[in-house]
Amino acid sequence: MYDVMRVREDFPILSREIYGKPLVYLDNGATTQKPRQVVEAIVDEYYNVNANVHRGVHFLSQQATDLHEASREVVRRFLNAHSTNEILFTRGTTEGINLLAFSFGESMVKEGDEIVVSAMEHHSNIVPWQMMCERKGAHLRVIPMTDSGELEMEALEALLNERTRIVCCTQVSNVLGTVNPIAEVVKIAHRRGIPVLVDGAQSVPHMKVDVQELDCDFFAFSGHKVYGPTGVGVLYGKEEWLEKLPPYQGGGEMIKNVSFEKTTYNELPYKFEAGTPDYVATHALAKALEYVEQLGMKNIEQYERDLTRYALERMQQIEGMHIYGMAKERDAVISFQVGDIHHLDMGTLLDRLGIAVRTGHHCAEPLMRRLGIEGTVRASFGLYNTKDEVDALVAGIEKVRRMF
Ligand code: 7TS
Repeated sequence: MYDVMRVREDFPILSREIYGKPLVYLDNGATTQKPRQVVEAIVDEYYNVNANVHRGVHFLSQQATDLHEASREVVRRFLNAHSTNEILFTRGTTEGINLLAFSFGESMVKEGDEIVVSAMEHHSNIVPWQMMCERKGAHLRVIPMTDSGELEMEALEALLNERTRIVCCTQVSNVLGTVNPIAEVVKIAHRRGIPVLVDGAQSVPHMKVDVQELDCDFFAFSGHKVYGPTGVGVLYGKEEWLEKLPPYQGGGEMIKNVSFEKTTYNELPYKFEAGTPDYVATHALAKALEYVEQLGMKNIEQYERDLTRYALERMQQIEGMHIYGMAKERDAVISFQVGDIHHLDMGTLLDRLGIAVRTGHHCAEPLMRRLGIEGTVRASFGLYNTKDEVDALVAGIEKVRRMF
């Protein structure tokens, strides 16, 4: 049903050789490769359509605007948002969270208030909140996790109080692969009237996300991690929240009328989209989302979970193997260390075999501290990886282990 070899044909880079070896690309958590459909959409728009959006009376500007706004509708459908007013184009997850931390912080947070994040957040979902806490005299509180890498839900209940303003949590950990029970986090927070931001950077590429079903208030993701272009992402926000919040950046697009005395702001979603958007990237992002939708998110999820299960089984048989994160619900990310081989040595030697993995703290230093380590090697899978590639990884790790 899911023909991975067919899928691979859409990704020209996968037939590259690295140091004379076939590329085994296992760094999908950092960024994914792009199918022809996405690259061709970029080339086609620059060659045939390019014009600035929302401001021209001329034909090309109209056409570019139509493509850009049709992309917003594709994203709305993809996330099952209620309205395109809830879909804000950003540069990526990081910018989406910074937008929210600023806008929400300015209008909703006072001295002594609390912001809740989890122990397994990427720096992008910690630092913007920390910066805002510093500005407002608020405090960061942390949901702890178990040794197997699962959120302690009772501790979350206990953390929330009348000073809590927002809960910010990743749906999938970029280090442990844990899939967090977001719908439950939302229920717990909503019972106390507290909104929830979900970091979807690592979930959107791997599973069907329905923001109405999750009932989250905000949801951020990056285009480049879901087979789309770099430099574009999305912040979803419930309309009732976005109506209340002030703009993040000022400039063109986000205004209704400007005078030196007073400026009035544009309606949603433009209130939050100052300046010329990357309208070529938004169009290409829509192509990427249509691409995965056409393969079927359920099929992708099933395929990747099987592949990850196979990889876990094989890797656990390697002598000295330690895998970080053994949550019951886990996704296509495997962080590991072998004996006392430094993660950087392992990564460098695997690279010489054509195998691309990530090493280090994965922008999650507080999580590394919680695990009592400095870093890991991380293999993260995408919809084009195969069992043969897992076998190559396992053989590579064995080879490196024997060298030490
Ligand atoms: N949140 C999570 C959970 C992430 O994994 C990442 C990127 C981000 C936010 C930031 O995304 P950006 O597109 O705005 O940069 N994670 C990784 C990674 O694991 N390796 O490289 C980037």
